[in-house]
Amino acid sequence: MDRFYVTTPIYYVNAEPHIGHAYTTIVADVMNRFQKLMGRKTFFLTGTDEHGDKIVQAAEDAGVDPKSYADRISAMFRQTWPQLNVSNDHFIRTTDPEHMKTVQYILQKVHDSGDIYFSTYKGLYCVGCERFYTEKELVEGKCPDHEKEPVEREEANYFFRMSKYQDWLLEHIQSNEGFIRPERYRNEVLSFLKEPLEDLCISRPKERLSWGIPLPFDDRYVTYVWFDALINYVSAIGYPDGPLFHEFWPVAQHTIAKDILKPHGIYWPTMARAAGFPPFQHLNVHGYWRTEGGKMSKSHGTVVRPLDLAPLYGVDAFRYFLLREMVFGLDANFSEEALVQRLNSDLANDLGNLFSRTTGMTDRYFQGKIPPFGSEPDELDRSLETQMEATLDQWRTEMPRLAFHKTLMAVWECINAANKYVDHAAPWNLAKDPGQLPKLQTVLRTLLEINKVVAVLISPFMPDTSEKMLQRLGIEKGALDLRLEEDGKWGTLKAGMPVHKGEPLFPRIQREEPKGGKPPKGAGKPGSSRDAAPKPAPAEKDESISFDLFKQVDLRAGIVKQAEKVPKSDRLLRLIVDIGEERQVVAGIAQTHSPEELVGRQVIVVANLQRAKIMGVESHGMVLAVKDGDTLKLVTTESPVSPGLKVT
Ligand code: ME8
Repeated sequence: MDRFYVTTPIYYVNAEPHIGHAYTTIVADVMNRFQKLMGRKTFFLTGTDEHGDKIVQAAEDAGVDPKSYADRISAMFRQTWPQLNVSNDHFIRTTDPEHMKTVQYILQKVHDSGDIYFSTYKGLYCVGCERFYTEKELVEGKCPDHEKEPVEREEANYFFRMSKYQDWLLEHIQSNEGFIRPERYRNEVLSFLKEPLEDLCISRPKERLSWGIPLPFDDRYVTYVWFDALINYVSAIGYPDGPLFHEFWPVAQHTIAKDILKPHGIYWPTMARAAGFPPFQHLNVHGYWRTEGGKMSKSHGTVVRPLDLAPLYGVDAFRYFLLREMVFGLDANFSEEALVQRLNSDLANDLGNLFSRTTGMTDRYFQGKIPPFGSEPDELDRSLETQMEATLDQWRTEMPRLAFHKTLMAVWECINAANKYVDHAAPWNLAKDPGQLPKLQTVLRTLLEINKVVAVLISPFMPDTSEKMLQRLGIEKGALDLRLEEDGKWGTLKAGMPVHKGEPLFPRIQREEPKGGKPPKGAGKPGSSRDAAPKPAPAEKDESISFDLFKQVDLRAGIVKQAEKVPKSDRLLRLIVDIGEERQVVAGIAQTHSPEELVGRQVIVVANLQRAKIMGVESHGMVLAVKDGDTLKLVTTESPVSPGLKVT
């Protein structure tokens, strides 16, 4: 198939976007970007669900009318996605006139064919879920989702003859293996279908709820919110006659969490069948993000908001974390510590380090120009290429199967193999011997090639990082314009083209451990001077370092120009130090030194330390001190020297 259509749920406008919404939407974005990379024509839809009791209640609580309320929250969702680099083609609202027309068209069609009838129903109704429950479905007499007792309600309403399609649906699921996936959710729907399916109440009397789409055949009623919402997937692409509908509906994939499996796995395919069009191709169902206390909840203050985190840690790091941490289909726990740990280890240490070593050595040994393969690649050089090819194959097969974490693990195995290759090939030794120039060229070229392919493979997950890496390797292409066939090929970099070293891709994040030991709950509160995620040092017997390695540390004399406390920290000071240039450095010395006494002091600074953010404050360098019991004593010079002089 050369086309691909992916959707997210359309989110209720009764709550602000949180990490669960962000996950589904980023997953859909990753799928969309992957398919584009494979050369397919794609369409990606998201939007908001704006009718029904829930929205009326939320609007009432906010003291505004439902439309103004929906406008406000819908705009929040719409504005969130570009900030997370989500590349949706369309944003649908169920209050869009085109959508409302399509809902009425389908209702009329199904009514005309005899699959909608009028009847009285008496039952137990949960306002939160906006549906009737059977006694059997309740847990200790309460709605399992809202943990509230449903209210008894009797109503004359319209019903969709869903039961008529039970056998067809069963057969369809059984004969289409990936129709609902992963398998656990397919089995869950199959087990719903073991019981006789009831018809679905698809209307609400206007006297009780007027905020909805009027039934075209009885204006005393509005449409039940699920019958309205599910239709967005076809109304957005111009059902019944639009060219997009013909092009994309046969390849539609819906992405949802397990909470809305039943409407998508049962109501929606039977509705489509009754309206006379085939069901979607795949329903992709993922698990739930949980926070420390379990389910995310407003009242417990455990709602994690994506826009608190992404600007703090970087959009790409946030996207990477979500996709790497959750096994698609299973639940996962969210914690900021885990995010920082992934950022520091996988991104700063592994990927960031590989890229800066590669570009740094190209700069140093080849004046920043891509070298040719100077010598025939030997077994070690070729092993990287072979591993990369295997990873590419895995990537091609696992990505469409939603095994994002596995794919990322395979890419990281390549990154780690490349880092080991650097240590093994030791270019710094080759550089000492002019006779080894051809070999040095091959080693660097192999590394540059691997970085390029990695940049292409991570582009669906981390589009900004991918673009940045490629740009520094001389490839000027937006992430959405990359094509695997052209851009993912090994060996196609052009010798002689410039490579730019640039800043580290991912500055390490350091967090403050709050008093009492426990990390802060919720989002956006990074902490202390202590690194939250020290990577365990590899066990080494001989801990001595070479003189060459020591020489790589750029120690300079500096004079403190300004000093002030870092807000909300007992230990940290923000210093401006003159080391020949002005540097901002965060130092953990507030308990032993006041800001006033520091101004004018001579200090020694590690000048070439990677930039890091410490409690949200950028630090570029480190002030040296000696720990003497509980106090810290600053390292200084015997007598005053000019700032910027090197320590030798
Ligand atoms: O159900 N973990 O909207 P909704 C992971 N309007 N994903 C989560 C999550 C969590 N903790 N919480 C929410 C609706 N989600 C209907 C959908 S579609 C025709 C109508 C995500 O705002 C996940 O995608 O309650 C879930 O299915 C969706 O938000 C529910 O969003």
